[in-house]
Amino acid sequence: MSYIILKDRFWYLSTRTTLIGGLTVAVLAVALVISGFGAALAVGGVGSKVVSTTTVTPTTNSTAASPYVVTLVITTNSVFNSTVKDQPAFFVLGPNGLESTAKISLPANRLIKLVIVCYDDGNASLVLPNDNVVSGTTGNSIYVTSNDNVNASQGPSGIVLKGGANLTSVPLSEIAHTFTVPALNLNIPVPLSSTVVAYFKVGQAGSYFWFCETRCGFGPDGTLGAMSSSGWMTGSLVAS
Ligand SMILES: [Cu+2]
Repeated sequence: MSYIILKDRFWYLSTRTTLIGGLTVAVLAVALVISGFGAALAVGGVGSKVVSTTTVTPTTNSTAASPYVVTLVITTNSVFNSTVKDQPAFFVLGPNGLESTAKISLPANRLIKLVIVCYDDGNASLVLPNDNVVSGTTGNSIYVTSNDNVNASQGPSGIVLKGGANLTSVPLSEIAHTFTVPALNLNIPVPLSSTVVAYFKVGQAGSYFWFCETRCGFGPDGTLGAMSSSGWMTGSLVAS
């Protein structure tokens, strides 16, 4: 969930609170006229109760001390255009579904819990040789669970549950994509058909480029199409 969405939610909630507050005042005035002060007190009580229900915040982001959770989903069948056809893409999982990763917003100086759900079952080679090594996360490791495509029709190999493991690198033959932010020394190799959990912090507010560092795109070297298009396999990570 991006910060923008959270901000929108707070704006929505504060607007809603204001409206309800206004409504309470209106009801209060009517109650004073019709029923007298005793009834007004009762309405005031109901009003307070209603306002308290507007303090809904995502449980995962309820306090500054808890990690801020960002969930990304990697899909495979988005149509890029009529020539390139299907390409893989990263999405942000928002409150209403999948949203663009052209700009991923999150708070600076706060622990981030990044969850990446990868539905891509294909292996892709790396652009740089060491991009299978995890860096920039807590403990320079990631926690990986398999197999996200357990319900897909993939034959016996597609339904092997491998359980979870802490990894500091991923075998080349099992990498589908990476989530890489060079300026933050952040590199998260994402195994195929898996869910990755990683923790990291952005120490300084700013805008940073993120990339996938596998040749998962279009063209002879796999660096075109999704790989060179914002919101597909690259974009900006904005910490504020
Ligand atoms: Cu990729």
